[in-house]
Amino acid sequence: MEKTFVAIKPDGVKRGLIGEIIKRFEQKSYKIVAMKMINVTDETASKHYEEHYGKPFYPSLIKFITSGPIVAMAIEGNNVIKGVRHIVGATNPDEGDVGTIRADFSSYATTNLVHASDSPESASRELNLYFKEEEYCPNYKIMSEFVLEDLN
Ligand code: FUP
Repeated sequence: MEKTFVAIKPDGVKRGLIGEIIKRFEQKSYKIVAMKMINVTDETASKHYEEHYGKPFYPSLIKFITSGPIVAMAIEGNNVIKGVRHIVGATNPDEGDVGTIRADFSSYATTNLVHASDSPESASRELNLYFKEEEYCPNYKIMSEFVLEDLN
């Protein structure tokens, strides 16, 4: 089953939106298989955002992601990488569809509440950056798995 890396950024934590954001992934029948609240170090931040190194917004991006705790998650599901990106919405909240997390709760491209991997390669790289193997808890079933089992 496909996995993706999702982080509720410091603005989401400080604004009390952790529950609201996680709810949207749970209601889509995705399964959270790892989760933790952490302070991102400068080292981790620079690895996470290495593709943006040198861009004008890079310094503020690093400052922002290290400005408070994030909630890091590994989320599993059918086509979850693409599906989560749909739920999260466009980088610039003003260009995203109403109903997406960023468009519904933010009006800035910098403080846009959530990070989600954009490809299988970045999902694998980001999951390895934030989680060790022993931090995963995949050994439980969510309701959609029982529903699918009834069809077999
Ligand atoms: P996304 O995949 O939607 O998170 O967007 P990007 O990987 O392109 O950008 C990562 C983060 O850089 C964004 F979430 C916010 C920040 N950013 C800016 O602050 N300004 C920009 O013009 C583009 C991105």
